[in-house]
Amino acid sequence: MLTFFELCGADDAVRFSPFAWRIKLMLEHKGAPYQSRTITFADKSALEPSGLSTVPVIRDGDTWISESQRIALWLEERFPDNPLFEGPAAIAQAPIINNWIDRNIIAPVFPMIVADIFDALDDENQASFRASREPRLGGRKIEDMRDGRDALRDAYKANLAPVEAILDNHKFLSGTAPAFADYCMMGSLMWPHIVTDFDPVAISEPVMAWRERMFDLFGGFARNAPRAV
Ligand SMILES: N[C@@H](CCC(=O)N[C@@H](CS)C(=O)NCC(=O)O)C(=O)O
Repeated sequence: MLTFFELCGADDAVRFSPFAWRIKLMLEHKGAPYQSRTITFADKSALEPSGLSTVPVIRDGDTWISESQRIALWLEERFPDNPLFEGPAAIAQAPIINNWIDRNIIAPVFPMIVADIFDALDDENQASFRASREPRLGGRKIEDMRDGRDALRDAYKANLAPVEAILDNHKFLSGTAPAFADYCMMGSLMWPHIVTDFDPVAISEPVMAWRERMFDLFGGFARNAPRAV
């Protein structure tokens, strides 16, 4: 059985990494058997034999695989049934989708929810998170980042426009059924969903409707995930 490593908060059941969520949904899509193990920002001892320091990570026997995009391609080879990609062209396009979502969907949400991620951590991890993340906030304190986030969300609507355009005439980003692009996007939305009631995509009806369809998959797997709020 595969071992899947992801981040947790003060409560071990609260698993909020957007990149890990991408892979967790792909594992469900594949029906691949796996057990989950957690690390925290301050304690990555479970990953020690590999020398890796970010999740998601998958261990398959003696093989360790990191980086969500690389894991997705590895899963496709390891479990060819229930494809995530429709052929070699779709595989070749994976980095475009991955990078676009990282930059345009994930990155702008960080300042909107950083204070909520912080609140989901215990004292030791709050210290570690502050040390690594506050330098990215242009001199602001994590606790102050909730101020002004409504305006950030309004501006974020422009980032969602390309996704909305696809959803205009498709049920899923990948067409009639979910595949790689849907899980990349949904993993990114699970990050805020798990840690906060502030919803960065509340400004987009089509994205919210698509998210409901994604929540319905695998017996409500994502919808039923424990949240910090
Ligand atoms: N490009 C990587 C990003 C992975 C990543 O940044 N993971 C974060 C969690 S969302 C992490 O493990 N951070 C550990 C840390 O900051 O110490 C991927 O796609 O897997």
